[in-house]
Amino acid sequence: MRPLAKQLESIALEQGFILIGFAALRRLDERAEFFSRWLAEGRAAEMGWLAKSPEKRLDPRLIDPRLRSAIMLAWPYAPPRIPEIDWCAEMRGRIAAYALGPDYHETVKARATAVAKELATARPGSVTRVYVDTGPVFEREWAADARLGWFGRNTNLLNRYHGSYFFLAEILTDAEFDAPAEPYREHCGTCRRCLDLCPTGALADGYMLEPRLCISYLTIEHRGPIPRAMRPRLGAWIFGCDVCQEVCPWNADDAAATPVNEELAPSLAALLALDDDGFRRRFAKSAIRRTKRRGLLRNAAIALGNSGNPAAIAPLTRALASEPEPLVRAHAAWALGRFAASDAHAALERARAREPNPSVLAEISLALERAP
Ligand code: B12
Repeated sequence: MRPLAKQLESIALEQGFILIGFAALRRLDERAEFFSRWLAEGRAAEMGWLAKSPEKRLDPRLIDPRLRSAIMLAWPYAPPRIPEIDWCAEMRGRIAAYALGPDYHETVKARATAVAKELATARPGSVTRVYVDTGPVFEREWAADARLGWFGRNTNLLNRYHGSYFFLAEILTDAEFDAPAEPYREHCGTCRRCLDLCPTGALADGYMLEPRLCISYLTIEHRGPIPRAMRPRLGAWIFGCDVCQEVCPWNADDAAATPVNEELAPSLAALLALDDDGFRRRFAKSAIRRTKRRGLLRNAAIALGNSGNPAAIAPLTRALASEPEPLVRAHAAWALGRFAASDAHAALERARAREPNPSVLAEISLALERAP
């Protein structure tokens, strides 16, 4: 009989996972103080679920006292070679690589569940809980314990051969496995590219990411208006951000750039014109659903404002005049305020005369005051 770990490894590889490892569950004592300070400082922001059961997050055995181990799995998502275009000038929006293609929560969970079934067959009566992103679990911590890689300075889990473009999934179980012999060495060394090149300065020493500054948080998790000072820094990013991964030497790749296509580099004007049905149809199977239509259109309006291309004035004017969501109208007003052209100014003046929503009106007045 092959040992259980070997059996699970071959089924995981067959399923398409690139890494598997085993960690003995324990309380992450060494993170308790950091996490309670992190929460007290309000860094969870609108991600209230992170604050919900901090003790469970530190010790998954509180989810179910029978649990003993985490089987950690890594699923690759190949980042496309980014088209070599001037994203702003061409009025195209950037989407983080993880969100291209079908929503990983479902696809990866199905594969991890197949591995969990194998475990239950080999070891009848096994307790198994499968999570991909959604459980109260510090996934990168257990992946590091299971020697899938090291906790990078950009706060992603990094592997020498696979970089960081992979998702983590886990099976929490009552089965027990031998602890890995050697710790996975840290390989960031003195490199600080992610800290230095983050467009918003969201990363700091000490494995500290400030979500409220992170473009990924702002474009995906944050629901209301994006703080004005942050808007220009979003550049062309409209869903997530990969800068801290792109600049990481462990993700280096010199393959040729991919030609532009609508999935990878969607036209911002077309996004801003999507109605409810259009949004649902286009993103039905995509992780992009998470922002809802109004979040994505808010982001597209900002990117159009950042484009510097006067061709953005027409779609922004249409949105300011007829978009039903005040959040989107407000950001369209901000974006129009970035253009010196007289038609942008005229569109703002017209909207001021008939806008019913006070927060959009405030945004219009500010845009008119600040117009270049
Ligand atoms: C909330 C969340 C976010 C938030 C907050 C990010 C964050 N770093 O916490 C936002 C929306 C910003 C986000 C963005 C992204 N995310 Co995210 N996110 C999560 C989620 C759901 C929870 C993470 C969490 O617990 N945060 C809580 C805080 C406290 O974590 P933290 O600030 O990193 O703090 C840790 C470190 O500081 C560490 N620490 C403290 N002191 C010390 C000292 C030492 C020596 C060490 C080693 C560590 C250490 O302890 C803390 C706890 O681990 C996980 C899935 C999961 N359940 O784990 C995915 C997850 C981390 N995200 C993932 C991805 C892919 C991303 C993005 C790349 C998506 C994108 N392209 O836009 C970006 C990357 C941004 C970044 N640099 O982190 C993947 C990462 C895969 C990998 N290879 O690491 C995960 C694991 C999801 C998955 N199942 O694959 N994410």
